[in-house]
Amino acid sequence: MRRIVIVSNRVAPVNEAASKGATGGLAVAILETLRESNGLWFGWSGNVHEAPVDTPKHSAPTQANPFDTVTVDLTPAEHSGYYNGYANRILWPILHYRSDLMEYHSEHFRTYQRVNANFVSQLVPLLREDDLIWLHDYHLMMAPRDLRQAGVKNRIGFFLHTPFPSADVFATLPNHRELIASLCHCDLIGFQSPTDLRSFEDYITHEAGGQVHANEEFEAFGRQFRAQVFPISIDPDSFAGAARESSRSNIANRLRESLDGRALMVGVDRLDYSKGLPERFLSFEHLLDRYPENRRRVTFLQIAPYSRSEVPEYKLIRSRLEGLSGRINGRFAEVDWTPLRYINRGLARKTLAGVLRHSRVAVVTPLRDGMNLVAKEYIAAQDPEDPGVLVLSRFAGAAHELKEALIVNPLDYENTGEALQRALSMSLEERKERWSAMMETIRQQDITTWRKSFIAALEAG
Ligand code: ADQ
Repeated sequence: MRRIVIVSNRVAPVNEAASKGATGGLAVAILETLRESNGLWFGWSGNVHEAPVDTPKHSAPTQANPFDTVTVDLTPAEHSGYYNGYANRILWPILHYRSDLMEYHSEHFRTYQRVNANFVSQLVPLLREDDLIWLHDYHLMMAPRDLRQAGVKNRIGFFLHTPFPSADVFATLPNHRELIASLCHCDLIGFQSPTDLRSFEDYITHEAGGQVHANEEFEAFGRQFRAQVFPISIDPDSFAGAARESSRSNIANRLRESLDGRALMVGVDRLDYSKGLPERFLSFEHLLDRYPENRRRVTFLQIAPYSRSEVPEYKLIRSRLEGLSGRINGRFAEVDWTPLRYINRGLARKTLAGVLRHSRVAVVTPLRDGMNLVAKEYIAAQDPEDPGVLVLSRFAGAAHELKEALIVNPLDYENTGEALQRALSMSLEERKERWSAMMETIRQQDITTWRKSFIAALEAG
């Protein structure tokens, strides 16, 4: 097998990332790919230093992890311009259709280019002739061009974890052409869903003046390449195992006792404006308003750890959610019932699996999401004899696969509230039918299929 070189913004500490069950599907997929190919993982260490050491830090292979990791540090200026500035305040909102939230400064783009170029110049001396290079996500969109300019002839693949927005939205980004022209230096570009691929095709045809041929072959900016859909997934059987074990744990018992027989509805997200949390709270309020029989009978648990706290838009969404949760609880709570439990801490994976198993309804209603792995984790965690119901946004990549969920438009919070009511009153027979179909889908397209099919397509050329 050829060596696979994975390049991502962040290289997770291998010891933390290495234990299966303790980590998310993506980290496991990356580690498995690296182990199988005695690979190399390159990216940012997570450290920020005023004067970063020039030479990257190398961790040698071990028996348990027979691959190399090489990390670089960022200066405070790079961290602020490349990571917080261009990646998180410009690309992230645009990729999630939120041009209104973009804070554009050309200086951030220059820093982004410089950091991509630094990554590449540190990586190139480590490359071997027949390595396959797999770049991950929107932090590294200029890297393909830099690699080619440095004379790298290897096959290069790029996978975008976020959505790719409609061509018109993407064109609101001042540097859109440079980014896509760079991506076209890849041999393979992977997207999460058919919607993303369609938007990209539209961009190539109408903005870039390129051509889309049969077999997902593309021609643009003087380059030929392929672009395909590779929906990311999870390891359903290992997640189901964790959920079964965790449902007997102390925390699960405490949760059960605290609910006192009430049905649990759950939401689990990083605190991000793309996840549709205010709209979700409003839909819960609608449920209690319109269907008062649910008062005292249902508890909504929203777990939303803070992310990207330095970015102003994230501070705003935090205070909005604090206001809304206070209002809903103030309006409906009773001495012995708090309708909405809003928690800003992450849970250990196993605990999370147990919480999902115990939830009658999962509310996964992002305004936009590349995939949304929580939707798949919820399905995997269910008890086959008494499965819960998934309420899923049509704008999550997962909606293309999990068609038996109750599909909603999260902006229509009243309609989502109606779907919550339908979920709470669904018969066991219907729940089982919907769940089995979705579980089958996840088993067929799991995380191993995802990584292997991407590598096979990259290698095939
Ligand atoms: P994220 O936006 O982080 O990822 P998502 O796919 O839902 O979104 O979550 C990633 C992982 O984090 C999941 O395994 C989930 O269990 C875990 N997680 C989320 N909230 C948690 C919490 N409160 N406590 C514990 N664990 C939590 C980006 C894209 C997505 C895409 C993924 C993978 O935005 O669209 O699905 O990458 O490609």
